[in-house]
Amino acid sequence: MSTRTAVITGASSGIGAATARQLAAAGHRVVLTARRKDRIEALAAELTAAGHEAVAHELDVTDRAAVLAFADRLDDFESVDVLVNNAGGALGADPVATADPADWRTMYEVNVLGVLNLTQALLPRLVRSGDGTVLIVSSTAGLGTYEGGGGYVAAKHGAHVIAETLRLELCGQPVRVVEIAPGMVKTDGFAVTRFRGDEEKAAAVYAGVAEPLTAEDVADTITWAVTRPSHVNIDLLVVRPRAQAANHKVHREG
Ligand code: 8X3
Repeated sequence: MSTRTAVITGASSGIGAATARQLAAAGHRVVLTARRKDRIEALAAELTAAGHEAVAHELDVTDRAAVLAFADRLDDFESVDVLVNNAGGALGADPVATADPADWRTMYEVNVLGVLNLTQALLPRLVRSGDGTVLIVSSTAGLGTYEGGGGYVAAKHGAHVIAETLRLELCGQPVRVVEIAPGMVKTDGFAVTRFRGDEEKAAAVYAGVAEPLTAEDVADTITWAVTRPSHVNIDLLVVRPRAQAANHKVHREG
């Protein structure tokens, strides 16, 4: 069997980088994309040195022209089999009454239109592979809301709707549509970005939580879903740490 190719967005850190490592270990050729070129190049070099096939392409998922040009370059490979739409993120935790519309627009751009851009650009190739997978890393914020979450929650609901709608529209075609919805995951970037570099506010998100999920935990569920037999479609997998029973119901010690 030929090597399956997996494209991963947001592969420079966190869940994306962990997914690249795990999919490579599971035998995929990995195509790493992110805005931070130096990071994905270093990761591609690390994976190549370990005997895997890995390449890096600098890409901003919100730049539609760049996404389409990137897709054309994938024709170098005999097939494109897996797309992991992981790039995304939150900006701010302001209530609806005072939130900045610019933050909402940015979050919609990356979490919804970024997924749309990559999915549209790669879909013909995923169908052609005869056994494609579109995976969307959404969030538990795509399934329920919480105070101060409005803009992010709205955007992640958009990502959830793409998964649900695309699965209906592709029924009968050889492409699975998988959604992984993580709850509290402690990564280097997510909370720091949300609070614009305020390390104290970012640390407070995880304060007293014994074991938030790690990027590796989520990458494990992604890799599991991708490596199920072709006829098995994991529609939606919600994964939270044991200490989090709902978005706003978190057990904190101390
Ligand atoms: C991250 C989960 O609870 O910060 O996607 O919205 S949450």
